[in-house]
Amino acid sequence: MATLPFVALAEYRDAEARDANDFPVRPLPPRHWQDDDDLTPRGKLKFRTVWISDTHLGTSGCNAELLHDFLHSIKPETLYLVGDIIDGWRLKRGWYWPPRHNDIIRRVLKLANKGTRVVYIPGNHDEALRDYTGLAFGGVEVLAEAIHTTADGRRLLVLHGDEFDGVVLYARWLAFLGDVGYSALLRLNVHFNAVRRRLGLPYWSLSAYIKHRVKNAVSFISRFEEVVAHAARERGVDGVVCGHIHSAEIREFDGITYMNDGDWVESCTALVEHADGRIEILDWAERTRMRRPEPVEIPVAGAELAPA
Ligand SMILES: [Mn+2]
Repeated sequence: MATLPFVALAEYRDAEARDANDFPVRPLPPRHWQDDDDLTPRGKLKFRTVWISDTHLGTSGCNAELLHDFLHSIKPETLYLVGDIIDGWRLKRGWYWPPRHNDIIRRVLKLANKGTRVVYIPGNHDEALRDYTGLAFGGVEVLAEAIHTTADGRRLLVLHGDEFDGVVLYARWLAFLGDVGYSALLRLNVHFNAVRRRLGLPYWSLSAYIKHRVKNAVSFISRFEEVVAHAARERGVDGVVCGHIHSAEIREFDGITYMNDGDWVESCTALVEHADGRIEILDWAERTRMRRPEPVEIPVAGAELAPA
């Protein structure tokens, strides 16, 4: 097998380091940066706003390493945690809390401490926090929903989105309901699960139910997006940012911008707003794959290293 000598040597040294701990292999410094990135003096990605949701901390599904790396790489003016951040329903069934999940909480609190406005909008998996809306913990504001104004003056409704599960389920009834009934239906699912919680019943996921009943999950997602955009129009805003369905998206529906920040269970995505108000999906998993490694110097006895 023909192998480049440098590669062979690196592999040899890696193996050696794994065997004996006297030659630690340090991980390569993260290099996610692209040419058009706006960086702080300390090399963090500068954003006006960052939205993340559905991290599901407290479950093994959470991509804690990527999330931790992401939170260490950004410096947002405002950070919205758009629900399902801590999975309280899962934690009730059995404690799962590795140290990395603590690091993530600590990182968020540190951002809040260093001047980032952190807003926590509870979702259905952390809805116990909905009892604390209007309060602040460690510099983190808890709100049921928020109105965010972008740098270019657009008003965006920010909410988790589980309240729309019921509407998607009963979509066929919509034609027969007036706007009053429609709005009531939006709140029904929230109250439904709040009552279940008070009765000590576990969260019953309408969303999972729908995904089982509706063979084509894609049609569920597009219906959800449409319903959320419709609700945003009723509220008189220019757009909406939500999470919940674990599907990052930026789409226009008749002049309303529907945006979903995705999740950190599968896709590892965030929504970011730049200084000029431009909003885009940041795919951290993809960014990590695109990492440009630092050049590694391998000293070779009796050989000159080629100039870089
Ligand atoms: Mn959710």
